Amino acid sequence: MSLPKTGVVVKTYGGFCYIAEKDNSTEHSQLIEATLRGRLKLEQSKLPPVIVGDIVEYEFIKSSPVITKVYPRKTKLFRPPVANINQVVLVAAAGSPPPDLLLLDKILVQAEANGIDVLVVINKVDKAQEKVLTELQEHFSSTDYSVICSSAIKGIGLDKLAQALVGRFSVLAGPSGVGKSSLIKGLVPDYQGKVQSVSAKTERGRHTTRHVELLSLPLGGYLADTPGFSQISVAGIDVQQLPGYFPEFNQFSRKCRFTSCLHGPEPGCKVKEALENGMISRTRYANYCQILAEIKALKKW
Ligand SMILES: Nc1nc2c(ncn2[C@@H]2O[C@H](COP(=O)(O)OP(=O)(O)O)[C@@H](O)[C@H]2O)c(=O)[nH]1
Ligand SMILES: [Mg+2]
Ligand SMILES: [Zn+2]
Repeated sequence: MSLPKTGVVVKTYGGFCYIAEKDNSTEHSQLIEATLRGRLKLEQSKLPPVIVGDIVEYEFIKSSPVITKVYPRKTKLFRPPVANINQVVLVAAAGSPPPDLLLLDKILVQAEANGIDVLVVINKVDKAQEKVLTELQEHFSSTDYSVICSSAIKGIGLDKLAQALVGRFSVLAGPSGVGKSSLIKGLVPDYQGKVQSVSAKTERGRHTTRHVELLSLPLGGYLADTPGFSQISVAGIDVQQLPGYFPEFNQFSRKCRFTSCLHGPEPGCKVKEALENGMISRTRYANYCQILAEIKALKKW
């Protein structure tokens, strides 16, 4: 037996876990193919004992790598299962498909509820429609979320995006057609090659598999190759918690007359005052009210 080493599980396949050595994300070619120590398989959980994103310890037992310990997961996404994601990159298009701001805010609520940081990317700026771009910029203007404008096709903003992913475990989220896959291709130089080699090996091809894989980024950090929050539901979100998932409300809601204020018809509401003073985006507030109503309706059932 040797001293245990630490690594990140970047994919699981056919009963094996593929581990990248921690802080050495550029050496993707040298993944360690490990099995699980039997005892780990018995632990009760909604998720498998080891999933992509897990930080693990492994040892060489009779010269074969075996995972002996899984570190507690800081975050968990379920569809697909991936651990320790700490940044959601929400992608919208500055033109087509037109943004569904309510859907975007639901994704952001999910991210906030899971304690995951948010970065906003407005893609397709090469084909921007002025009205759409302004709508998106205004929507996020009162938030603290960083916004990067990009074009996956023309390579605009990719350097900035790459910088924002350094040292993080990120996942892209957003509706179909906004350019998530194109952004991955722009960020991970050998992504296309990998797609092809995996397809050849497994015959079915990776796009038909439900596997998630963490891709190593050239500057360090990992990016999941499958969108996060592909199923958006606000079920399970607590009514009283919801305002906290709109972080820009916090500085005002602290001063509301009632501590339980939900920023609707209550008197002395500082969030609504801020809205009227243009300190909170109208579309953000409208979506907050809509999501609140949806959660309340769900609770009645
Ligand atoms: N003009 C333009 N088209 C883009 C850009 N990014 C992606 N596309 C196109 O938008 C379509 C959807 O892109 P894709 O990456 O598959 O989106 P996904 O569904 O979010 O993964 C494709 O036809 C892309 O070529 C961009 O920055 N500018
Ligand atoms: Mg895609
Ligand atoms: Zn209030």
